[in-house]
Amino acid sequence: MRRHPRFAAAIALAVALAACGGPAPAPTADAGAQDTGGSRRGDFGPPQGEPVKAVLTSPPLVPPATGRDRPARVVVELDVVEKVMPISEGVEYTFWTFGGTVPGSFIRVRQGDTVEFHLRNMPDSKMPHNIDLHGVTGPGGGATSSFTAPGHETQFSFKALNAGLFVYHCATAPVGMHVANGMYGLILVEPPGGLPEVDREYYVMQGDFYTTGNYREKGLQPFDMEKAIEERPTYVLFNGAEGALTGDKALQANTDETVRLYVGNGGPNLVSSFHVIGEIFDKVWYEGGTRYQENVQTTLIPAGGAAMMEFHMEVPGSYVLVDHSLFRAFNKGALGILKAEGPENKAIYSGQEVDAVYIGDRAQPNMQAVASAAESASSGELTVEQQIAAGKELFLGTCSTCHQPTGAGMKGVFPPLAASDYIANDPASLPRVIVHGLQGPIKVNGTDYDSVMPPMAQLTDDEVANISTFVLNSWGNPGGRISKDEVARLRDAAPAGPAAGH
Ligand code: HEC
Ligand SMILES: [Cu+2]
Repeated sequence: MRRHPRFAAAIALAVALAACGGPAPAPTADAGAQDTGGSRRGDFGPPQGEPVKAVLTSPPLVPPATGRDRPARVVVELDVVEKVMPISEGVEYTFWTFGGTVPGSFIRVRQGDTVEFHLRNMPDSKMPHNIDLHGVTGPGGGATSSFTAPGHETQFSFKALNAGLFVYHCATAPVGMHVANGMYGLILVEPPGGLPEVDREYYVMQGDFYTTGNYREKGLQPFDMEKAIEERPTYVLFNGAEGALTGDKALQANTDETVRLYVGNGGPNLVSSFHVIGEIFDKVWYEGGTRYQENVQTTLIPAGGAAMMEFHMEVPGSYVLVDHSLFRAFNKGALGILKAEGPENKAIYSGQEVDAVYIGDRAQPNMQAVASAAESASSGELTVEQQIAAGKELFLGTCSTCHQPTGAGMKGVFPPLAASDYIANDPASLPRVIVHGLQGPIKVNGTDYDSVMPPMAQLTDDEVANISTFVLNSWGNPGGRISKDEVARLRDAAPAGPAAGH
């Protein structure tokens, strides 16, 4: 049945009047501080026109603006899919997802829309799931109405009363575990007038992950409940995988464009200090709300919260997205790249492209060689060539900052690895130095060094074996091969530094 438009307008007016029942907000000098009315003011008439099917996008993409100037009935169809996906090179994890991705599909509606939500749980799922959308007004945010067993579908509706950027997540017990497995995403409720137009919009969401194995330990890694309870994540990631936003998957923009990021934090535990190295946020809609702050360096995104940020790109190059709790960025994976292309602008920035200091081994398109080495290792067919290729990729991020990408070192500061007589005299010193570090006076190719190399404790045994094998077979070194088992034995043995003979 279609209502007479006049009649609909009368209802809308009545609703609006009822919503404005209280005293009018005091006018202020600052227009930005005016009361928008929260859930009590908006385009709250009945849905108009034919129902609209929501366009859902996978990260890092964002659906187009609704472009509507009236409320509609919007149909959202979201599938819950449990699937194994890579969480890092050569590391797999069983994710539980909304729409097959982590984070889940991005949903975009307009304030005043009536959202008809269909949640379908795939027949091959092992678990029941549901959804709690923070943009829903009503107990549980939809959770109890959407409890869905494997192979079933549920449906509920809500009116989007508050504009803003909201997290949604699964709320099936144990809730923390469902969220830790990747069950979260974002829903944008546009204000009635829409958001200002920008050149690029991207969808990024942070999450913390808990695996029984260590960081980058290869193979299929199960969820670790104990680590999760103790809030000791193995990985902290943007978009569900290490490398989801680096190399050939980096976000793209051109200079002279304005970029808007929709950034959520699924948690389940950590709060994010979100920062883009080399950029300043012109605007941040902090906490995903209505107002923006300007000229911000780092914005806090709570677990179960979100923020929108905008910046104009002036200088080409790589901009690094990080959680500025830095060990998460460099040792747990919370790192992404936004690549801006365009002409240099030396008046604004004279310097060079961001280098390995910030991007490390993530500067490469991907670490295919590391992944295939891991695969061969698990099937017992690892060749020297594979070890060298994998070691080369790892060397770039781990060793090259000091010893240089060419292995030449830096005179008087970092000894050379290229044609090193130190290595030639004792090839096993290589993995030993990596695992235990090295300090005190040494002589390499006739030059004295007396410095400190910290132990590279973050590397797994197979990573140490592959880097060592790469160095042994590069730059005029004697060749040979170091195995993972050798590294394991070295790790347990006491360090034998230059002081050992005293
Ligand atoms: C933070 C800087 C730094 C990093 C990163 C680093 N090293 Fe070193 N490395 C040094 C310093 C300094 C020394 C000399 C220590 C001394 O004087 O006792 C050294 C010494 C060595 C030596 C013995 C001397 C020689 O030149 O043959 C080897 C082998 C070596 N490093 C390998 C590596 C490998 C492989 C990696 C990556 C896994 C690595 N280093 C990462 C600083 C570093
Ligand atoms: Cu779930």
